Amino acid sequence: MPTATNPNKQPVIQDPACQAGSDAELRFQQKVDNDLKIEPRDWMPEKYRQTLIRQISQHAHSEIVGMLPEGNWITRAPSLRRKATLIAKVQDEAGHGLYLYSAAETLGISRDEMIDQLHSGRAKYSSIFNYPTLTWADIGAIGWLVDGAAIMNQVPICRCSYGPYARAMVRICKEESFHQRQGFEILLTLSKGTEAQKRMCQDAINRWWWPSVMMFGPHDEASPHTAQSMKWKIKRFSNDELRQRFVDMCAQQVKVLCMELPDPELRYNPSRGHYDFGPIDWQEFHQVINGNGPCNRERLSARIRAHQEGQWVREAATAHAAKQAAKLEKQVA
Ligand code: BYC
Repeated sequence: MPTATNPNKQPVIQDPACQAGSDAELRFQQKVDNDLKIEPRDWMPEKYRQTLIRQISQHAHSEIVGMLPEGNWITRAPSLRRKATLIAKVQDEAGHGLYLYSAAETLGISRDEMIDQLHSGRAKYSSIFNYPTLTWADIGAIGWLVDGAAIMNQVPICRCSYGPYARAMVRICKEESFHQRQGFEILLTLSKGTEAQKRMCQDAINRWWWPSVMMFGPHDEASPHTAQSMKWKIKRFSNDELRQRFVDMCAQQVKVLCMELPDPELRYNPSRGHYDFGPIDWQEFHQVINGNGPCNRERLSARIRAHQEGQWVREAATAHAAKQAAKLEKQVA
């Protein structure tokens, strides 16, 4: 039986006899339907494996690239408390990226391959991180809106059918929830400040609102992956369902800030039991995900530079690990 080898983790077993519609595929779907977890050594359809690699690696890249816009403000945070909190938050994002790369590795792809896909522009990362952070209030808006959208999208992934991804998401969601609160608290402080601080707060909300709404991805009818991913319980809710929940949540929370969401069409619709909202600029979304957003080039070149500058660390760690392994082997012999 051939194996898709993964240099860092256990082999992923793929049985060529198990074609679509086969007994194995029916058993696999039954397991998913019964809410049982699929684990790395279980048989899975090749497309399921590929879909997970695509989604988990894009998710990991988003966490790592997501460190850049906020990292930009660590040296300029307005107090020691804010600085320490922001450092901790950015460090959490690095940790999330690492859990997610590890989860993807269990599917038979190496971390080097994933990083190469990111650096060569073959893998996507979240559109949201291609916007600039212009003022301190942007750090609040990222926490409240971007982490808020992330939680809305990621809490259901804790129940994803693939065990390693679902388990990684449990801890990630706990940390994201702290991130959202720190963001909201930054905005709440600004919203009670001077007139200039209030203006800064509203301006950041204005600039981050629509990109956050876009984070959920294309409308359901334009989303090529949703139907299959929901059948496999990789996704538990569609892009539009999660987007609507996010709008409903923010439309209420913005009132506490005494600010406004920049959407003249936003209003509660009692017949739907939800907030209606205005049209999304899909042209902007596609520009950004195709590499032409305000900061795409800057983000990618910062990541590539960081990777190159870290080469000596990886070499030193590999040499150290080899030395330790040789030592251990000598002791055992
Ligand atoms: N940006 O059929 P669809 C975070 C792509 S981390 C870029 O709906 P799917 C945080 C999509 O990949 C935030 N691309 O796809 C971190 C697909 O392209 P390909 C990241 C997007 O996968 C640090 C195509 O459009 N969260 O929050 O069923 C600090 C068609 O879309 C986007 C995750 O990754 C986008 N916004 O659904 C703070 C969560 N939307 O691959 C915060 C896990 C869509 O065919 N991922 N595309 O070329 C998911 O839940 C799903 O992958 C998505 C998209 C809902 C994002």
